[in-house]
Amino acid sequence: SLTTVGLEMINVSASWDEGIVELFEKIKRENKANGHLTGDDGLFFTNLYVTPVLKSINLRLEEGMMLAVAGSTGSGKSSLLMMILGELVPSEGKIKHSGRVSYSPQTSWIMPGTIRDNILFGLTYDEYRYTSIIRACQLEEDFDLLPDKDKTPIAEGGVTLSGGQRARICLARAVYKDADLYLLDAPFTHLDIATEKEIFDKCVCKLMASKTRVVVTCKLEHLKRADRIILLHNGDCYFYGTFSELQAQRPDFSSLLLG
Ligand code: DGT
Repeated sequence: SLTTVGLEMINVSASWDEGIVELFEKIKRENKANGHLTGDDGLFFTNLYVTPVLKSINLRLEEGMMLAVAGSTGSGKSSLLMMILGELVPSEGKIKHSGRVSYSPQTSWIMPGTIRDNILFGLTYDEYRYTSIIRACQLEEDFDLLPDKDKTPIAEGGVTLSGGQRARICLARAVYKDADLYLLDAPFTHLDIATEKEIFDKCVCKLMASKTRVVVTCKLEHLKRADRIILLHNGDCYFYGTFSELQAQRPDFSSLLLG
C-alpha cells in the first residue's frame, strides 16, 4: 500500500533494571579477575531484579492514526512511551518512527516565565496556530480571568495555577511543537469530565486529526474513537486492535481499565 508508517513496534521487549545486571556483570568480572567469585553467582541477582516491563509488543500505526494505550496502574503504559522516546532501550525487537516526537509527560511541569512562554517553549509565536491550540485546550476562558491574560507570569512571584490549568498548558505546549508523532501521557489528569470530553474532541481528535498520536487513556469514549487500542497487563499485550475487535475478542476488557 501507499500509506506511510507513523509508528511501528516489532516484537519489542524491555526492562528497567538492566543497569543492575550490567553493574553486576562488571562486579563479577572484577571479582573473577581477583579470584573472589565463581561464574554462576550472578544468576541470583539476574532472577531477582530483571522483570521485563514490556514483553513482545507489536503494533503498527499508519501516519495520522491515533493509538490509545490502556491498562491498569503499573501495566507499562508510561514505559511504552519512554521506549518510543528512547529513554527506555528495548532489550529485543525494533521500533520505527520518523523521529520528530513531541511528548507530554504524565506529571505537568511549568518553567518560570509567562503562560505564553510556557506554551511556545522557545518556538516563534504564530498567532493562528497558537489561538487554535489554546481554544482547543479550553484555555481562553482561563486567560480572560488573569491580569495580563497569557502574558501573566507564572511560577515564582506569579499567579498560582490549578492542577487542571497546568495540565492544559502542558498539553498546549506539546501540541504547539511541530512533530510527526505526538505522545500524550494521561493528558486529562485533574480535569472534570466535561472539560476532558471537550479537549479530547476538539484538540486530540479534531485539531490533531492528521497527526500520528499515542494517547495514554483508559476512558471508554476515548478507546472508541482511537484507530487502534493496545491494552497492557503486567507488561504483556493483552489486546491490540480496533475497538470492535476488542469487544469481540476481549468482552471482559473493562475490568482491566479500572485500575
Ligand atoms: P500508571 O501511570 O500508574 O497508570 O502506570 P503505567 O501503566 O504507566 O506503568 P509504568 O510504565 O509507569 O510502570 C510500569 C513499571 O515500570 C513499574 O513497575 C514501574 C517501572 N518504571 C516506570 N518508570 C520507571 C523509571 O523511570 N525507572 C525505573 N527504573 N522503573 C520505572
